[in-house]
Amino acid sequence: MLKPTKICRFLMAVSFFSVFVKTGDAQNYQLKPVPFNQVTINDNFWAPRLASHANATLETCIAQMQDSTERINNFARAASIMEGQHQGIYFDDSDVYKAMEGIAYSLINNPNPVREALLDKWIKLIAGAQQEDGYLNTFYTLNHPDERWTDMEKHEMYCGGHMIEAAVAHYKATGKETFLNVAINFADYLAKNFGPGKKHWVPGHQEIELALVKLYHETNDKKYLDLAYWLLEERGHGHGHGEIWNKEHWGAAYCQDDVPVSEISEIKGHAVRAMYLFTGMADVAAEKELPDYVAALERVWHDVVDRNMYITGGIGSSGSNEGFSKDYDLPNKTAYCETCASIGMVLWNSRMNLFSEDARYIDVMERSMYNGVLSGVSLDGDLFYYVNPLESDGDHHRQRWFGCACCPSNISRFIPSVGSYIYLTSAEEVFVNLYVGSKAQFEVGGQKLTLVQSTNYPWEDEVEFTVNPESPASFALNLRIPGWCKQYQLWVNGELIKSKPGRSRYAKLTRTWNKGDKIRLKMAMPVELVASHPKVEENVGKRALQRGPLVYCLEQTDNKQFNLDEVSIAETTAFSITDAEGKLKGMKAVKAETNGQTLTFVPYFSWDNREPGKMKVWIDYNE
Ligand code: FUB
Ligand code: ZN
Repeated sequence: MLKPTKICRFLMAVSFFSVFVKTGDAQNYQLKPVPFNQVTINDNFWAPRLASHANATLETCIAQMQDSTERINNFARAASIMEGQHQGIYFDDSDVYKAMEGIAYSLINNPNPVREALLDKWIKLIAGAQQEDGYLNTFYTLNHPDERWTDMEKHEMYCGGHMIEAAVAHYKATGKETFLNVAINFADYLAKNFGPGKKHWVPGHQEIELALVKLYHETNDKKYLDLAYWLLEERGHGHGHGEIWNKEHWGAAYCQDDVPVSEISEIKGHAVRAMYLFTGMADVAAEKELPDYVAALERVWHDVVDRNMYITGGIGSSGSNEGFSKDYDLPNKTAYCETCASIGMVLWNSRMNLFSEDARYIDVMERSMYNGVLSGVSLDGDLFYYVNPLESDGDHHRQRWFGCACCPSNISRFIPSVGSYIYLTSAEEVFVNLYVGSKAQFEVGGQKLTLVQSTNYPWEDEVEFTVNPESPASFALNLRIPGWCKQYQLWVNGELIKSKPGRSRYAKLTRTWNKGDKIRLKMAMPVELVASHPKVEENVGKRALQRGPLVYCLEQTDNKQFNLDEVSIAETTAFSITDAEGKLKGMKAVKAETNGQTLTFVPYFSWDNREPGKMKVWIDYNE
C-alpha cells in the first residue's frame, strides 16, 4: 500500500470539481475510450495473453459450462428441453453469461463461426428459459418458482446484470438482436416491477446498475438509466433484507447498504460488490450529473488506495467476508485479493479517469491490471487463481475451475477487453493511458487518425508512436507519465521536447500532426525498492521490488539454494535486469547481488507457472 502525498489529494479534489463546472451538462464521461474493436494489439506482452485466452481460457470455460458442470443444462431444464431441478450454486447462470461475454468480445478480433454458432445455441436455451413476463433465473424458475424476489442476497439482479452485459457484447460483436431482445425483455420486466412507488429492492450483489447503463447506451431508452439510479438510491435506507444483513452476521455494510451511496466515505464489506457498486455509481453520475456521487467516490477511493490496497493492486484482504477488514490490515500469506476484485479495480479506476482526465487513477488501474488481475490466470490461460496471496509456502496453486467460478469467467471477459483501456479521446484531444504495442484507428475532432504504437513495455522503457492523420490535423496528444516514472524524455520527429507532465500527469503535445510524424518516449525504469506504510505490521522492516508497473517476487524454483524465510536485501544490494528463461522466456527477471549471494526475482503475475515452491513479495530489508 502506497502513500499518496497531501498535494496529490488536493489536486484530485480540484480536478473533480472542474468536471462539473466545465461541462455543466454532464451527459457522459469527459473522456471516451477507443473501443477494443478499433485497436489491434500486436506486442510481446498482451498479444500472447490474448492468444492463450482465445484458445485455452475460452475452451476451458466452454467445457465447464456445458460438459463438466450443469450450468448449460440448467438453462435447458428451465427451457423445458430437459427434465430436472437446478443443480449447482444459485448464481451459476452468471458464469455462463460472463463466458458468453468473453466469447463475444473475442469474436470481434478473432471471427470464429464455430464459437458464434455455439453462442446462437446457448442464446436459444436462454431465450427458452426466459419466462413469459421477462423474468430469467434458472435457480428460481426450476427450484422455487413461487419465491422470486424474496431474498435480496440471492443474486437475481446480479445474474440479470451479467446477462445484459453479455447480450450487449453479443450484439456489438455480431449485430444479431437475439440476445439483446432477451436482455430488453428482462430489463423491461424489472422496470415494471421495481422503481418509485413499486417494490423496494437492494440487490445483495451489485452488477445490475452498471449493466442497465450499458443497456441504456445501446438502446437510448432512459428508463434503464433511471432504474439504475433508483437502485443505487435504494441503498442505505433500511430496505435491504436477507440473512447477511442481520447484525449477528455481517450486517448491511457487507453489501454496502449501511449508508446512502452519496454518503459513502469508508470502504467496507465485500470487495467485488463494492467495486461493481462504485463502477455503477460512476456510470450513473456521468449521465445524470451527480456531484455527490463523485465526491463519495473520491472519498472512498482514498480509503481504498491509501489504507486498504496491496502493492499488487489487490484488495479485500479477508477471506471470511471476501472483503475489507480494518485499515492497514494487509497480511501477505492470507491475503484474499480475489481476482474479480482486481478486475473491479480496473473497471472502477478507469471510470474515475474518464471523469477527471487524471492519470493517477490509471496508475492504480495499471497496478491492478498488470499484477492483481494477471496473476489470476496461468500463462497458458487454462488455470486460475481465485485468491491471490503475496506470499506462499508452496501450497497455493492455480486450478482449472472452482465450485464458485466467478473468477475464471470474469477473466474470460476481461482479457479480450484490454484493448479498450489504451486510448481515449475527448472533443479535440487524444489520450494514451497504457503502453501496449498496437494499432488504433479512430476519430479526433472529426478527423480520421491511425495511431501506431511500438514498444516492448513493460520489459523495456521506450515507446514509439507513428501518427497518421488522414490529412494534417491539429490536436493535442496526451501521453500518460506513469506515477512510477521519475524521469522521462520525449522527442517529436527526433527533436527533444521540453515537457513536464501537467497536473493530471499527462505530457501534452499540441501541434498540427502530419502523416508519419514520430513520437518517442523514454521512461526511466529502474528497479525500485518500495516500503509499505509503517502501519502495515507485516511489512515492517521489509521491502518489495517494483520495476515499471510490475511487482516482482522471489520464487523458490529460481533460488533453490536459499531458504526464502531467511534471505534479505539491503541498501547496498545491486540490482540488474536479465532475460528470464524457460517458461518465462520473453520476460525480464531481476538479479539481486546481496551479501555475496545472487537472488533472482520474477514478475509477481508469473509466479506458480513452473515447479511449486515458496513465493514472497515482501523481503526482509537491512537498513
Ligand atoms: O457472489 C458472486 C461472486 O462469487 C462474488 O463476486 C465473489 O466474491 C464470489 O462470492
Ligand atoms: Zn471471483
